[in-house]
Amino acid sequence: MSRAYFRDLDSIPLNIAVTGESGSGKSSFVNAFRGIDNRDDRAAPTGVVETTMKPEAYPHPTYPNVTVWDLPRIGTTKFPADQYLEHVGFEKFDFFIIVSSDRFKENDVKLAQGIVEMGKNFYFVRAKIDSNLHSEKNSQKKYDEKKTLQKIKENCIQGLKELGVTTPQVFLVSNFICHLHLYDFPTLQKIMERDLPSHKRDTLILALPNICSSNIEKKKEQPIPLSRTDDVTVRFWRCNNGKKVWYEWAVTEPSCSAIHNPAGRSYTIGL
Ligand SMILES: Nc1nc2c(ncn2[C@@H]2O[C@H](COP(=O)(O)OP(=O)(O)OP(=O)(O)O)[C@@H](O)[C@H]2O)c(=O)[nH]1
Ligand SMILES: [Mg+2]
Repeated sequence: MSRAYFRDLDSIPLNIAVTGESGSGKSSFVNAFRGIDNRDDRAAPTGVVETTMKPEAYPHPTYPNVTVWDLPRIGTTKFPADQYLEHVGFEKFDFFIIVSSDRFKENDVKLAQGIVEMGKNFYFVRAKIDSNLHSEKNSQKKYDEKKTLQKIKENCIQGLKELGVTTPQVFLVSNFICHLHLYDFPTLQKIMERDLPSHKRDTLILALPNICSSNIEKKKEQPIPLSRTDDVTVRFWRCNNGKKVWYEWAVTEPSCSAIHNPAGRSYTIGL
């Protein structure tokens, strides 16, 4: 890939909107996405009291054409979902992340439906997973991380189904930079990349936080328990670095497996 190509990538705008309920971890996700710690001077303010009251733009520290927008929670604006989207200027966003630290609420679902009606993509992110695991570890005699994650995900999916979302997909995340490689953030990255039009995809790939792939590989390849009625989704990604092409794949539903062949570790094809 030529230097001019990378220069061009610098001029392609990418606007990502992060929204959700108050205190759910939106601003922390904005920071994590930009590879910035909450304590950094450039960080979106975070805290235990309500902090985000209007849309704030946070440019990526290395790629200023990439902006992550910290949106106020829908409840603070007194607008129904469609008006909320108008209010925050939905046209400029390439996609939305809806963050919750619990089950998703009616407002989250209305927002998701509004986003789809406007022809955009959204992703449900369930944050603060580290904190749930910690509590479970301290309160259960037989602690099983995998089962706990599965339970949280099922609970979110069930909640979304009850609110009318037919095939919900939820990504479990801890917003601390040192935790990004754990849980579902790596798979979320892949799916966001795949969903973007190709001219924006490389811009996103450049801007995504650098998650140590050796850590991803450490994620144990354990069996995924299935019930009779579960749908299983396996996703494949065709990756290319200009010299080589390879495929990466992962099970993404009912829960996420490790990503196989990350960065073409085991097999690539020369171009
Ligand atoms: N343990 C843990 N704490 C988190 C996580 N994400 C956010 N927090 C904490 O939760 C609190 C709220 O986080 P914020 O990122 O400010 O949440 P917000 O949704 O932007 O909040 P408002 O702007 O007030 O609506 C802060 O104390 C964060 O440090 C996470 O993944 N794990
Ligand atoms: Mg905030």
